Amino acid sequence: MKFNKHLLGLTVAVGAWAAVTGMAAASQDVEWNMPTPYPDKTFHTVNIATFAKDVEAATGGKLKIKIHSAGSLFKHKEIKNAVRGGQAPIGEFFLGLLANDNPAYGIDTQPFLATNYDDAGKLWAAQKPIVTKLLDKQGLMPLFSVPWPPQGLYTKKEIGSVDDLKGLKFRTYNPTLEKFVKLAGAAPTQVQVPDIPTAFSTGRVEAMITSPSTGANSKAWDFLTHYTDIQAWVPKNIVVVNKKAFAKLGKSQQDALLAAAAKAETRGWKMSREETAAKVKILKDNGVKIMKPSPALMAGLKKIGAKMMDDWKKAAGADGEQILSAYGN
Ligand code: PCA
Repeated sequence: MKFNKHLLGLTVAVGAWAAVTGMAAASQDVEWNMPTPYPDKTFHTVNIATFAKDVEAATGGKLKIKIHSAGSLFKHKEIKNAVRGGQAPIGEFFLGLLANDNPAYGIDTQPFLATNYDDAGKLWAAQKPIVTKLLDKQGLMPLFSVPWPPQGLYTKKEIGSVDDLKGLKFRTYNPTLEKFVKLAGAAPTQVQVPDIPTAFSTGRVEAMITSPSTGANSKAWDFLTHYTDIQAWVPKNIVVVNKKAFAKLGKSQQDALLAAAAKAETRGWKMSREETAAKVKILKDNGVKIMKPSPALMAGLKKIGAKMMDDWKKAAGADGEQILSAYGN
């Protein structure tokens, strides 16, 4: 017991000395828990695992990041606040999940605004300053953001027009998608990615809009038949760090973290581009019918998108105007 107390005292003394000399963090090993919402196989999680390895290597093991995937440490909806409150120093979440906190977070989930990677890149450049400002007010700092492949429509029958969606029990993942689904006359239900197969097999849902990645990883062929390639939007995940936790790191660790984050963003965008064709092929090989959307379906969906864009502009105010003018819209 005495020995333990002595050890504790020594640690405190060393800590105090180090704080005075500004060496605290540099001399201590730090392990960060990192909650993420998606399973290990998801390319976002694979990218984050490489990021964590890069950070560990660049800091000589002084900063370790332990990933808790698939919502195992905090549920997806709790991750942002867990990082904000300091229960976790770093975390990943779907950026558009925060669309109800501020519309600016959800602009990349607006139907038919940015539907390919080049436009998604421009939109992120336009959105990033506002997102950074908003997160800063919550004591958070963005590290990197990576898109999902363009979002497509998964169903158990051929969909020729918006009318064919009426009444379908529809899996959603954020407020923007929920609104889109409601305007299409379907019935939205929020379901997290790890729960998709069960939600379909128990009949809670019978259709969804998501990427070829999430469709293929969920083995969509087990519970549906058609994938219609509507390329509706290119939404992103974001990795954020608690600013206080970041400030406690030594300068060289901060630099290593930021450098690894910049690399992860570049690598993640590349991985995402490669996912699209690869995962559509897996869907096809497993018997899902890959459909080109009919002009009538696209016209109907785009009409809903136009209404949502009007509403978004009204709700997003000056921040929204700044994003759209930077985007060139
Ligand atoms: N997969 C995630 C977000 C977008 C995507 O492609 C999901 O379906 O929840």
